[in-house]
Amino acid sequence: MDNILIIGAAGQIGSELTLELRNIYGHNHVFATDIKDAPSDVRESGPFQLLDVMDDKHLIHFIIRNRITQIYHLAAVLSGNAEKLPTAAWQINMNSLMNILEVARLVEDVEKVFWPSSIAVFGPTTPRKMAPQITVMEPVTVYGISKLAGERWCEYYYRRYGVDVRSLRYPGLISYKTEAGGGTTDWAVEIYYDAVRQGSYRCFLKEDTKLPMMFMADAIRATVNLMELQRSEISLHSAYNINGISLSPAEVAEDIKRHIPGFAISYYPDFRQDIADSWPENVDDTMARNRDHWGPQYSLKEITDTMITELTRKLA
Ligand code: AKB
Repeated sequence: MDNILIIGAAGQIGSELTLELRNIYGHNHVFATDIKDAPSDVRESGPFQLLDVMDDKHLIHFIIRNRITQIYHLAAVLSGNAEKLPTAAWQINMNSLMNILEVARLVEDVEKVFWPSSIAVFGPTTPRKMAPQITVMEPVTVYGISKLAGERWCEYYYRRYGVDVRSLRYPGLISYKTEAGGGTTDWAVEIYYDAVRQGSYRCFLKEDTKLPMMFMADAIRATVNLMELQRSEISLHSAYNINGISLSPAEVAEDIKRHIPGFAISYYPDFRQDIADSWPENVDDTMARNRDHWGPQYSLKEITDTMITELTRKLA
């Protein structure tokens, strides 16, 4: 019987992944944790506890006591916030991952680890279109540097100690349940919230800045699929590229007008423009597609329809 630990269960990915994993593995077998309170459905549909991944002693006790077999470590300081406090972000992102890798090495029950990487591992010298799986990687943000170093550590723990760690390079994720916090791709969530709340959005990127994006349901499916594969089916223990849909603020704004004809967008690029300009427009995810027939299901129209419908209900 699998027992799953989610670290960062109150976050944008964790709050949705926890519910999906509880449906698959049983509600009492998915232990949701965070350093802050989680949404009520996460707290009430199974075990939830405050847990700080930086506290390695508490972490290892929790994992042994609850006979944890799979860990999803989703906590991180995202790209925008990391630029404000680079050394603190580096320490949090790296030390938390090292704590998880060490626990997975030491505790025999732990069979698998999921840790998210990001398109932020790429930099301005990576091809901007269809960034290959293996390519030049010179990230210029502290978040990107921590993700690239993290990928290398994951592969190191696999090769050296046999730790079965799996990862995806997530693009920007669009979701209505929990707002994103501190990333460069946050505009693609904020735009829908502000469209529903006030009919207008002040965007922190230029109108034509295209970035890789994905609807949360697709990201959850990609993650669960990856974790359900046999160990022998995983050829990469750094992180797989996964591609969704490449979107600019102007394209999303235009699509929102199907629902809110008077929607107005204005552009005031800030420091996050430089981050966005260093990332690719889309990525080549042939390796992930060949591995488990991965493919995104949500088009821009379906994303917009779902976001507007769900947020209208939520914010009513
Ligand atoms: C961010 O914008 O920092 C994240 C990411 C692309 O990893 N959403």
